[in-house]
Amino acid sequence: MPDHLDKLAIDTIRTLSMDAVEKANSGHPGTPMALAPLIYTLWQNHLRYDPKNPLWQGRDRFVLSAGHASMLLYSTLFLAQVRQLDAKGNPIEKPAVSLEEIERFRQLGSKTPGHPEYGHTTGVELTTGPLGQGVGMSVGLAIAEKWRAAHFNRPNFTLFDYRVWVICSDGDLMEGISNEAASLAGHLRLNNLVWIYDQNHISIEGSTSIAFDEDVATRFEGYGWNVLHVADANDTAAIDEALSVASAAKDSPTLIIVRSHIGYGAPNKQDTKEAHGEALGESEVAAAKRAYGWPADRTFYVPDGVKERFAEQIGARGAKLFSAWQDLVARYRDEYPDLAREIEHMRSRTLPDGWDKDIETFPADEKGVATRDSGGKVMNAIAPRVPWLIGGAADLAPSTKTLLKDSDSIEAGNFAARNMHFGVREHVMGTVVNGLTLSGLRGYGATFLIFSDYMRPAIRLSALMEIPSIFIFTHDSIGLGEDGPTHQPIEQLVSLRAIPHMRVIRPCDANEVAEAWRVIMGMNDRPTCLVLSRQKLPTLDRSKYGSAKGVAKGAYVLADAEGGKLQAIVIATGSEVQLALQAREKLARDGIRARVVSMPSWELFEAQPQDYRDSVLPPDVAARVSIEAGSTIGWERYVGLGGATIGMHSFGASAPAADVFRHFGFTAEAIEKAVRDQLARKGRSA
Ligand SMILES: Cc1ncc(C[n+]2csc(CCOP(=O)(O)OP(=O)(O)O)c2C)c(N)n1
Ligand SMILES: [Mg+2]
Repeated sequence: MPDHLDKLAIDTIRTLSMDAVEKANSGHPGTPMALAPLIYTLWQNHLRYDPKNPLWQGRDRFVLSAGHASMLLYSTLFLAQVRQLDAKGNPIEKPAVSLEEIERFRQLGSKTPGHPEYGHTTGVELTTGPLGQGVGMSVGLAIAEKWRAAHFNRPNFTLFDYRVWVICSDGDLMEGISNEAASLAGHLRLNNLVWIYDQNHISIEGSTSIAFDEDVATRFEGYGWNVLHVADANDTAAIDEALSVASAAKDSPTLIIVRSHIGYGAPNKQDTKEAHGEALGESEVAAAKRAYGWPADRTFYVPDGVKERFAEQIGARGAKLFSAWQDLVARYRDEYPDLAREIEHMRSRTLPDGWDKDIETFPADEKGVATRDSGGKVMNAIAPRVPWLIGGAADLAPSTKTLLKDSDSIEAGNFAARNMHFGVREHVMGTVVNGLTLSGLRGYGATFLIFSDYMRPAIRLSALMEIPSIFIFTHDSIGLGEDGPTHQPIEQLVSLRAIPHMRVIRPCDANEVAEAWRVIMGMNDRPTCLVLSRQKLPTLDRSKYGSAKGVAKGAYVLADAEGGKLQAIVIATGSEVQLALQAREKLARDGIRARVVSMPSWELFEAQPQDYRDSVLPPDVAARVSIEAGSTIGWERYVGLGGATIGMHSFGASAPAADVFRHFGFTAEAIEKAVRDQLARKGRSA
């Protein structure tokens, strides 16, 4: 039974949240006020979490999908005395969130930004704020647990047995992603996944009834979820009971629908949209405090005994669980050293020695191979040595070539497998890849480049979180041919390149694909979009041309000008590189000395020192042409304002690939002409 101290602790979460929003004069007080009893009961009685070791791998994951209610989490991290981690991930003698940081809510550089940010605040398991992303990623976290349990647990060694607890809001469940996520989670029978739905009937524009009146319980029952109800968010006993029932779920995920009152306790603002996203105002805060029996004149007040109450419960329970886990792992290390090494690799994001030994070097071949095909080969060469590389496609694996050949399909009851079938659900695929990646796996998801648009919010968050998610996008240009303009990406490359921290790599042949995978696997703080062709591309003769190792530097001299000073530079990516090489030869016959630069990745190139970049693109050579079968936006950066850019300025067309390419001007002749035009411009010839 909750006693006086429990009530004080709950009200401390409430009042800290209100005070922080009030001081910042910005933020979301209402939901923390309503859900304080819920988070308190969850953390104190159920969450398997050690505040002193916030990265303990066996911990339960807590996800605040309704990221706007961030103060709910910050107050709890503070009161539970979660410890700060250093840059290496080791806990130090400093709180993850101090009272001072709560007072600096939403201020520059504080540990308490507007929405929870992964990697910025210890204890924040993932970045949330865009509604739906948290529930989406939670499915990836839950799959990761299932995979780890299936892969690592042994008789008497239950290393992984954790749950994923999510708080989500009306907005989360209105977003389409929640349907994809719940459908997939139900299909996979993820009984380790619990979504707690804060049903307060209020969102920004007012009552949810203006836009949302479906029967959520029936909807989730339809997905195969277990649905529980808590009629009153202040009824901690009912919450406790529901959480216990959810913990015991055998073969389905659980949705707990909790009826709450936004802004609980505020006499004029409770149950109103005003309680959602603005400071309550001094007098309303004071009135709410009085309603809680709180000293109305005190701010950021933490009564004696509250932190101790957290230490007695989640603190003591977490410490015991963690230490038992440590003992178990120590014995596991003796019994199963190879598996223990894998766990350590996953934790530290390192790779086993020789992981890339089986990646072949592709022999020169005029006819060549589509980069999606070489991509599949390279992945399959890596997979046996990196068992934690897992993923799949959104119902396109036969086209994306991303199936791991010697592995089973991940299914309910078979998580010791590696091939995910996401179904036609690109958005949740993106979030699941992020959830897997956050759990130490190397997760990948594949579809056509055009459909990256359907998963863009997840792609963006992977970059914001600085995690090495792998997105594989095939059918990368109008070169996909007959499917036509609905399927032909135009603006996708530039839009992905516009995302900070993202690495976009578009290889030109099989050996660039192999090197791209070396780059991807070595990455531990950047996501990648690997962009591959549907059509065959010649495998270049590397005895004649620059080494594909240049991929790691983003751009490199593939074929240099011969017989004198360099006159012009042609920069190309992917399927257009072969055209650039043809143009160079033609120009050479007329004594024009052009260099071809293969530029599979802008971002990798930008990361190189200036002298390397100048060696590839010498500043004194102004005659420059870029060619890429996509939007030309951005290529001025490399060709200069007077340079020529060959690309797409419209949507594509449905026809065989060769015809489409010719029709839109992707030919060696077009490059040749552009180079000649460049040289004819005043002051451009060297
Ligand atoms: C994808 C996305 N769209 C819009 C928003 C802006 N937004 C923040 S909270 C919110 C809705 C608030 O209602 P609800 O989800 O019920 O949260 P509550 O106010 O009840 O806590 C919206 C539209 C967002 N954060 N993410
Ligand atoms: Mg709501």
